[in-house]
Amino acid sequence: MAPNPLITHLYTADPSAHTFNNRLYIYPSHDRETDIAFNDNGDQYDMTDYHVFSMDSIDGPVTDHGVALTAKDVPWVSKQMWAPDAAAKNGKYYLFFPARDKEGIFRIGVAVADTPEGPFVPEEDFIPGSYSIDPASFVDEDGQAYLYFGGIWGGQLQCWTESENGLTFDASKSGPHEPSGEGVVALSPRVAQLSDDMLTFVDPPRDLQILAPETGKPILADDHERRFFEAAWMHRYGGKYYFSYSTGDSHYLVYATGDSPFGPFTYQGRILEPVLGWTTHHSIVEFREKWYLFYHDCELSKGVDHLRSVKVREIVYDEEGKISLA
Ligand code: FUB
Repeated sequence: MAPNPLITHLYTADPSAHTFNNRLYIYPSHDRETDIAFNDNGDQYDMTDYHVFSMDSIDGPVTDHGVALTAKDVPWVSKQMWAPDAAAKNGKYYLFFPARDKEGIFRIGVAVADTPEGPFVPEEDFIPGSYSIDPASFVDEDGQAYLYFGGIWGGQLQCWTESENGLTFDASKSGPHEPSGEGVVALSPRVAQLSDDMLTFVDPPRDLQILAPETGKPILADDHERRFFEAAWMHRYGGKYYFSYSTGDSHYLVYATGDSPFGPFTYQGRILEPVLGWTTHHSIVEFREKWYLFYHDCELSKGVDHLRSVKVREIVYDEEGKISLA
């Protein structure tokens, strides 16, 4: 049976799901109507706040806890509150979110709450050294937390270059640009270790390598069916680290596995085929001993790309740890 949208009174996208206190919480983007025309820079994704949702059972009702954070309460934000994620640590809850700063550059902010549903109180400024979009937090079994992030084209990852002068931003590379050419390696998502208070990076973000299984070498830039585009997610299963992501213009959700939260990761395959709508984005969560894929599509809005709705499917792992839809 085709899954139904979980939330129908609002448009919601980019669902980051977590089990906190034996309840399932969803931290999605809150899509809204806009008259901004579709373009490859993603200007039509013009969101201004976040709601938090929760469920007591996977097929039960979804509670909307209301506005958890709004752009006008975040001093550094100008617009476009894109895909968020949340983490629990030290008895507190942290909402990580990307948005454009006052110069139009995507940065990543953090806001703190005492309960999973918020409201979240934002830090005055974005996380120092953060850039691009789609933060995904991961707290490992030893309590160490990491932030995975990055997105090309509208997500601006390709605008950043590391040189001996540090990290520089080139606005002329904004929009649908990325490396290309024979033997050219794809851009990597980034990972940074989070400080114990979850508010800063311990070290500068580093590249997360995704290797092609047939060569043992990084996936190439022109391999659009497998290269990283956006929508990073990290989870752990059976002692392995699973890094999953969207391939963007080829519209797949795919995954790679590794032995360390820093990688390298080896590409394994697809989790979800293209859905209705340009974007695809997800999270993977264990809830009451079953595993679920949260994702979005544009069925409810009848195909309007920037008006998406969250859905859920159960997933299973075979003996080798390969993922498939249940
Ligand atoms: O929701 C805005 C952007 O669309 C997200 O940041 C991307 O992952 C894509 O889903």
